Amino acid sequence: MAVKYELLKVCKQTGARRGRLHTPHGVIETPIFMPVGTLATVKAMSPEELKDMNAQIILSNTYHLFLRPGPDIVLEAGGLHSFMNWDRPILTDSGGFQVFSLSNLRKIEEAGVHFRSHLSGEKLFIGPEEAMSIQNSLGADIIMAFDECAPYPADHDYVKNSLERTTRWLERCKIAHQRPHDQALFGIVQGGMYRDLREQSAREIVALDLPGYAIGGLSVGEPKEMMDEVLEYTVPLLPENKPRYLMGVGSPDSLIDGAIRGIDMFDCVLPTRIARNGTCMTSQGRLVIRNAKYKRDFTPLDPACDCYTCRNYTRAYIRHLFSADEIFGLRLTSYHNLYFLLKLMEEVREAIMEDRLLDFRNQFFAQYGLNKD
Ligand code: PRF
Ligand code: ZN
Repeated sequence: MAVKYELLKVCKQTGARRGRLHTPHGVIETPIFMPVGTLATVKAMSPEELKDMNAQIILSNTYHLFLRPGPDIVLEAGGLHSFMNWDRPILTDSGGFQVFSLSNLRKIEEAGVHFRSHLSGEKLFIGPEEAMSIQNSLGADIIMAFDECAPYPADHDYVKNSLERTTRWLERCKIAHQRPHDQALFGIVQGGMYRDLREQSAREIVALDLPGYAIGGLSVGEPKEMMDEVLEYTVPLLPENKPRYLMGVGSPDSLIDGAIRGIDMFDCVLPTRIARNGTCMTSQGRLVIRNAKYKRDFTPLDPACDCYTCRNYTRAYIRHLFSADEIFGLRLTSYHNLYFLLKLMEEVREAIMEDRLLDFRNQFFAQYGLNKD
């Protein structure tokens, strides 16, 4: 198998897992947050900067790289690692989510999804076989099954049909996958907000014996309490000796609460996306740098942060860069936000080792504010 999960410790206070995921491009300490590099670049960050902030693995997207530059070009470059000069682990999402959220005029059939490119309007098709073939060309360490993420809200009948098709698509993905020796295919549990459907999906997906499992279909607009509840009953249905990945979740409170429920991996565009419009995650909650009150504030974004940005630049300076539309501003906030989440996960891992993750959670929430991201 391409990846192997090693369980190191279970937190006595919460049940959170501290582990290690061994991949062809190195070891990942879990629980981990994965920065998103949709188009083979984590927006505004160089691979050197990502290493400097201790990013262990990044995520990229099949849908976007299929549209441009195309899998043939990435393959010709020697794969995604060499194309983008990133020699640490990479995970690619299958396109099964982006096709629904980005493309126009999509039509779902048993074969796959017909859609129009959100760039050119061109008619395209991705099914399980295409998603595998593209991801085999990209060459990430972890590749994702082609699934349907049901919208929220959706009725029981719709979600049931959708998850059953996702299982059939996974069976086809498994058959089409050409590189099981060096690319780990993760299955994705769907089932919306329905307990019986999550149970059915988990049972069907786990029966296919994959090297890892993701939970999809969350963070689609449901209240956070509902996501916590779905995780509460879904995570225990997954095998203990395989990694568990919660897709598309990246607010600090959800990372901590996900880890507490036994999640090992997370990804989200949130830190980089909000950074580019000047919103910073700090130990005291969100900070909007364009705010006039920072005009003469010569303190760091977060006085408790020891990142490159906070060690060297002030709120007043970064606010000035944003006001003047200087691109260095969004590089500084992007660096800080990613560092903030990576550091948070490091603290979560430490707290698990010392059986005090619940104490850490309460302390963090008291400062950051409840239900804020
Ligand atoms: N499926 C896939 N990618 C995803 C999701 C999913 O359900 C989510 C959930 N919101 C984020 N990214 N393939
Ligand atoms: Zn910082």
